[in-house]
Amino acid sequence: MERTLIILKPDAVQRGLIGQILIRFENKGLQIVGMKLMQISTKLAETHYEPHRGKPFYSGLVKFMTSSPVVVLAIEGRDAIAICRKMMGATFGSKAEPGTIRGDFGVSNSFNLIHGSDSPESAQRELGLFFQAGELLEWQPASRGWVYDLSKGQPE
Ligand code: D4T
Repeated sequence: MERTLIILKPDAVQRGLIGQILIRFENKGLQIVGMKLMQISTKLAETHYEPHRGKPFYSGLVKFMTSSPVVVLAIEGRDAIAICRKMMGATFGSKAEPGTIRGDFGVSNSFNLIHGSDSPESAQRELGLFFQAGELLEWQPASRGWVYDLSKGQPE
């Protein structure tokens, strides 16, 4: 099982899309193990987007991410990182395929609604930035045995 950090960005929250985006992850069978509405500080946004420091869009990105509340989620599932990235779609709303979150809900390239960790290393780093240990829960969804084939002991 993998965990990934998802952020519903300020544009998603301001546009009232929290529920419509969340339902896609729930419908897919992914499990929410952490969730909160928060205002990101400049320091946290700068640390989170450290890999992009120096790029032309970096300061605008930090400003955008701190402009209004976001919803941060820790999502768990088999291959959760890749599955969430696929569900999000291409980075730019103008390019994202229909059927993806960015493809269905946005047209902007910088206001692109959602962030998802892009590797296990990023997921571990980013989950640590946004959640305290006690805020991530271990719990058994009642549906687990129907979302996954557990007959071999591992979720398949
Ligand atoms: P995030 O990191 O927000 O999940 O997006 P992606 O993984 O899909 O894309 P990214 O890291 O390359 O870009 C981070 C963030 O910066 C904005 N951006 C990006 C932008 O405003 N202009 C640009 O040219 C690029 C490349 C959008 C997403």
